[in-house]
Formats: sequence, C-alpha cells, structure tokens
Amino acid sequence: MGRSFPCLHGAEKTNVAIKLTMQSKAFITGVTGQDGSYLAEFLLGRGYAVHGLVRRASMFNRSRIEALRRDAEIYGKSFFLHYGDLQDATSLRRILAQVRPDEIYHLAGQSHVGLSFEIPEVTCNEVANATLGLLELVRDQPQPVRLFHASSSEIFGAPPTSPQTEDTPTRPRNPYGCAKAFATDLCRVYRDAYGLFVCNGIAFNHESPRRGENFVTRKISLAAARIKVGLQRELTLGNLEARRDWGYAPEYVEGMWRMLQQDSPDDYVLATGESSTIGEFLDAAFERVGLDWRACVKFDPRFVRPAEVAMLVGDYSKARRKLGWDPRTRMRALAHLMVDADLAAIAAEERRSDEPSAPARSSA
Ligand code: NAP
Ligand code: F7E
Repeated sequence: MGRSFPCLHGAEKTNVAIKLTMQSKAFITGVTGQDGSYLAEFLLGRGYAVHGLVRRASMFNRSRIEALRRDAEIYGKSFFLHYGDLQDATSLRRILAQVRPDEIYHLAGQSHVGLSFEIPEVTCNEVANATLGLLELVRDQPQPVRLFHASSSEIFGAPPTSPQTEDTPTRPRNPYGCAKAFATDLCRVYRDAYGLFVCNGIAFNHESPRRGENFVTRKISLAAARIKVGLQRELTLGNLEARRDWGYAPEYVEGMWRMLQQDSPDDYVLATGESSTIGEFLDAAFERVGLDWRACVKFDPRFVRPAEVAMLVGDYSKARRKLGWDPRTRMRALAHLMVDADLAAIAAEERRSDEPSAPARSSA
C-alpha cells in the first residue's frame, strides 16, 4: 500500500520528497457527524493536519468533536474548523482556496433514509447536487487532490442479486438512495472524464455509540440502557423484519482512508458480509441488560417508511483483497458495546447531577 511515483526524475523527485516530508492536509465535510468525528481522530493519529467543515446551527452542535476542540495540543495546531455549508458553494470555494487539501473526505449531508421522504428536496440538494458542486471545485484545484465520496448501500434498494458488490445494479427505493446513486455515478463520470482521483466508498450500515439517536440501532441501545435503569418504560419501533449488514463505524473510516492511499482511484464496498433483522439486533441489545424486549417494544406505524428496503448484505472481498481491509466487529458485539456505552453515559450523567452545584458568585 502507499503512493508510488513511477516516472519521476531530478527536480520532480526532489519535490515529491519534500512533499512527503510535509504534513498531509485533509478536509472533512461532515466532521461533526458520526463518521467525520472518528475519521478526524484517525487522521490526526496518522499525523495529518485536519480541517473540518461546520455549519451554523441555533444550538452549538459539536458534541462528537468536543474532546478534540478542548485539547489545546490539537485544536488550532493540527485540527481546524471552518464555517460553511454544503449548500453555499462560495463558502466551500473559499475554504478550499485557503486550506489547499491533499485529501478530501466528503461525508456531509442529510443521512436519514426515513426523513428523506419528508424532506426530499433538502436531501437531494445536499446529497446529490452538493456533490456535483464539490466535484467541480476539485477540478479547479491547482494542486492534486484525492476525493473520497461517502456512497451508500441504499443505492441498491431492491437489488437483483445478493450479496451486493461494486457491480450490482442500482435500484434505489427512497429519495436518499436516489441522491446517493446520482452522486456515485457522477463521481465515476468525473473520474473517467477528467482523470480525477475520486473513490466511492459504498458503505453498508455502520454504527457506534456516536450514532444519531434516531437511527434504529442507537434508538434500541439507548432504550435498553434506559429501561434497565428505570428511566424509560417503552420503545416504539416500525418494521422489525428488515435485514441490514451492520458494522462498527471506526473500522469503516479506516477503509475510507485506505482507499485514498492506493495508486489509482476505484470504488469499494465496505460491509461485514452478514445481515440480521431488527428483531435480532433487539435480542442482542436486550440480552446485554438481561431483559426481554418483547415486554417493552411497541409498534408505531409512524416509523414505517412509504417504501422499505427489505434486505441488504455486502460483499467486501474487493476491499479485503486490494485495501487489506477487514471488519472485525460483528452485529452482536456491536450491540453489546453500544449498550455498554449508553449505560456508562447514563451513570456518568447521574454522578454529575449528584455533585453539589458550585456556590453562587458574590456580586461584591
Ligand atoms: P451523520 O452522523 O448524519 O453526519 C452527517 C454530517 O453531515 C454532520 O456533520 C452534519 O452536520 C453534516 N451536514 C449535513 N448537512 C450539511 C450541510 N448542508 N452543510 C454542511 N454539513 C452538513 O452521518 P454519518 O453516519 O456520519 O455518515 C457520514 C456519511 O456517510 C453521510 O453522507 C451518510 O449519508 C453516509 N453513509 C453513512 C452510513 C452509515 O451507516 N453511517 C452508511 C452509508 C453511507 P451537523 O452535525 O451540523 O448536522
Ligand atoms: O433504519 C427500520 C427501518 O434508520 C434501519 C443510514 O446511515 O444506513 C442507514 O440507513 C432499518 C430500516 O438506517 C425504526 O425501517 C424500524 O429498515 O437505522 P436506520 P437505514 O435506513 O438502513 C444506510 C446504509 C445509509 O446510508 C443511511 O445514511 O430499521 N426501523 N423501526 C427503524 N428505523 C428507524 N430509524 N427508526 C425506527 O423506529
């Protein structure tokens, strides 16, 4: 693995040698999200200078990168945040001109499949059109840039074959999947037409204690922990029959990085090769707290989607062969680690609320 520079001579070779001794710069869109926060930590650990895109929100929304922001050795030295928005091309152009990144990890966008039926235009603008805008900006960069695009197994929707590979035809079943399929194809077109170094990481579901609370795995792990300690009584869910291929997010961000270290750009499936129903994830999560989920899970039709993706499972043999990437954490271990993390967070919160509050400041 690693970059090779096959036909370089004299001054060119010297320039490459200088570049290799310089700190690589990565720009992450979606740095405040689940994957972006793990990726920032991973790249910082590899000596990168990491620049992240953050958008304005009415409440400060940096919880997943708070540890990096508080670290005076890192923040402002090798970790930098830039205000901008995917839907504001001017902000992206300015940031890229200032940072001049070697690698861009494009992870940002509305990522909730169910919500993409409620807000289809925002979803398509952020997921599809903004990726087109970024590809155009990459074309205009004076320095060589490598771009990772966070594609998704949702592009397969109702696939004709199983497991899904990089060559499986796309048949999306929701606005999110349509937008990702459009963006994935555009990345391929720009790679072929303009010779850009662009990789699609076709990732199947990957989860962690940092997963948003309205995705099914986190909703379940949080409920199992809260029900165990008496903070919650019921958990309302939609379809329990769908099957997903669930892996562990920190392992997937390493796969993203490996894609950009190859000699040539390509598309790769990241998956575990195993799929389970929501019911099986419930079994694994609730066994961790010694409870039977059937006693507390209620059906709520609000969580049933207008069209469901019934079954996805990925074949990651290309990523294993070419990237040396292998997922280590399977569904049951994933469910356990997520429940453990939620139990630990609840205990920490209870300890904090038991602490006597600081005395009021004298106005004198
Ligand atoms: P996530 O936790 O929902 O994070 C999404 C990120 O995008 C957040 O940082 C969010 O910022 C940012 N964002 C959304 N709209 C934006 C905008 N208009 N301008 C700037 N930033 C914006 O998603 P994730 O699970 O980390 O997934 C990362 C990427 O991989 C996404 O593109 C997702 O669709 C894709 N993907 C995820 C999975 C998975 O299983 N996790 C599988 C396949 C593909 P805020 O924090 O401000 O909201
Ligand atoms: O749903 C069912 C739901 O929202 C999983 C995103 O990261 O992975 C993710 O998309 C399944 C679906 O993830 C509830 O109907 C039942 O069948 O956790 P999810 P997702 O839709 O698979 C792909 C690969 C991405 O790219 C996306 O960005 O669970 N389900 N009851 C429920 N789902 C939710 N959210 N909430 C429920 O109450």
